Amino acid sequence: MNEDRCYYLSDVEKTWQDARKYCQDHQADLISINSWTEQDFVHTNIDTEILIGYSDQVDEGVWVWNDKSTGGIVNWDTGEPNGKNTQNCGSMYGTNGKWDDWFCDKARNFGCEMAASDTPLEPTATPTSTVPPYSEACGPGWIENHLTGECYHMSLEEMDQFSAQEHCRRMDESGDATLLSLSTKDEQVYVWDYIRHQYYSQQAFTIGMMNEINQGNYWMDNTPVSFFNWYHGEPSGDGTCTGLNYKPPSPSPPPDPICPSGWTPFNRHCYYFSNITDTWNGAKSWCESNLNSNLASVENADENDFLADFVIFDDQQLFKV
Ligand SMILES: [Ca+2]
Ligand SMILES: [Ca+2]
Ligand SMILES: [Ca+2]
Repeated sequence: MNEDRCYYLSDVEKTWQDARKYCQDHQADLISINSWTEQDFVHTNIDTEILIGYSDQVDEGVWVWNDKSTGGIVNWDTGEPNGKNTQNCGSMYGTNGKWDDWFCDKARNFGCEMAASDTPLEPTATPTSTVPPYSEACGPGWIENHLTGECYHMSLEEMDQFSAQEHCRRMDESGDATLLSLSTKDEQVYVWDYIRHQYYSQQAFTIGMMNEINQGNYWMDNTPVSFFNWYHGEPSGDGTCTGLNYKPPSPSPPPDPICPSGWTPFNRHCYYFSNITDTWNGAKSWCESNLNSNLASVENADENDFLADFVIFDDQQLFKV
């Protein structure tokens, strides 16, 4: 159950029409993805591709949701939709949650959704539910970083930074939780890794860094800013809280090089991830003229892993000085 909707995920494969009929026979319909929250919810609960209630059967290239909603999100996988007249039914990949246009007459697993009601569901329609991440030390709704004993809560609700800070305080019984401050590189890696696996399609989270003309950059919880990792300018959007320290914070690793705003330090180099696309030559000369740097050259396995960790969006160019 997500908000006031109930979901059913099949363990059998059906064609899109048969799958839709199955849903309709249970007072439901194939899932229409109306928001990133719903996208993330469904994606987190599947491990194989499923048919969704999206199709361009009526008018080639005009994709419509079964619930007739408009103005929702778009999340096609790279190169999709690619099936022109042969693929007119939508499906979502279990791996990255992206969408694929698929053959309407070729069976896949599928997902149904319906409004929650007081009427008991028929036994065949078992709604799925997410088990909130749970840690005994941190309590319900919080995840625990076992390396540091710190607790984290990620919110998918969009709010401004101060509302997010209030939300964090309310989430924690002792009122000690604050917006996330990424005090060490290890913490950055831990949080990044968690977000990458759990909230893949969420592109930005609010964190607790403040910038004021007189004070420079500081974290809302007053821990010192020891490194920068801005990504595409300032983070904005959803909230991430960190709570209760169960152990004293681990000592900071040796500082990374001071990189200009917008650059990411790693192993004594600074990296810049562009959000514009260009040809290789175009990118190279852009690096040289605008940034006095060059396209990233990959010199060892560690550097390759570092770059692979950060390149999750399509068509990014990498720069390095
Ligand atoms: Ca929906
Ligand atoms: Ca089509
Ligand atoms: Ca396709």
